[in-house]
Amino acid sequence: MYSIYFLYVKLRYILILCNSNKSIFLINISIILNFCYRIIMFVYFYKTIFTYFIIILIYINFSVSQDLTRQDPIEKTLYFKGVSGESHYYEPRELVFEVGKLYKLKLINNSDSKHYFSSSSFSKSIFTRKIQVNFKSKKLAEVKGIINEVEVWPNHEIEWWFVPIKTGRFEDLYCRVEDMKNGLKHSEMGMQGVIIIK
Ligand SMILES: [Cu+2]
Repeated sequence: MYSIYFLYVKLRYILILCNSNKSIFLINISIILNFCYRIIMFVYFYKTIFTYFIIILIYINFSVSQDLTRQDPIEKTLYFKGVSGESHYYEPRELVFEVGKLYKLKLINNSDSKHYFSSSSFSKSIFTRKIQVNFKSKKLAEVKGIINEVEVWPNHEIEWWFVPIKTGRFEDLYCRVEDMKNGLKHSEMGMQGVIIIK
């Protein structure tokens, strides 16, 4: 930038010295170029300032700690399904979560029996923000604190809001309830699952 401009100034100076007829024309061109140069340098200066300003903003943004429980929740749904005396199962049978993200896990019981969602290794690997109890799509209650397992009655649902804090593959998800007709545990009839935290 500088070199082009000074090259031109030099050239103009030589031409004026030579008393060329074109010198007046060149002086005008020179004024315009000078003006353009100043504008470019002005823009360049503020562009540099703006770039540093953005870098500082990014740095501040990353250095301020974030409350992980106040993110927008990622919604997942698990259904309790089955018929008494026949079968009981979770749908889906496998749940996958990622560390550090807030989840809203909806546990919906669409069967004729009450069911447990019980996994001690999973409950030790998360931070629970709350359990929210809903009735007819309306919020009924919030339960806060450490949660180990939950039980949901037929045709009802709850939401488990949590942030996974430890990775692992947990194969101890099961339901301990006994079947009303054959006396077997629901887990023995198929109500088992896997939870993966990446
Ligand atoms: Cu069950």
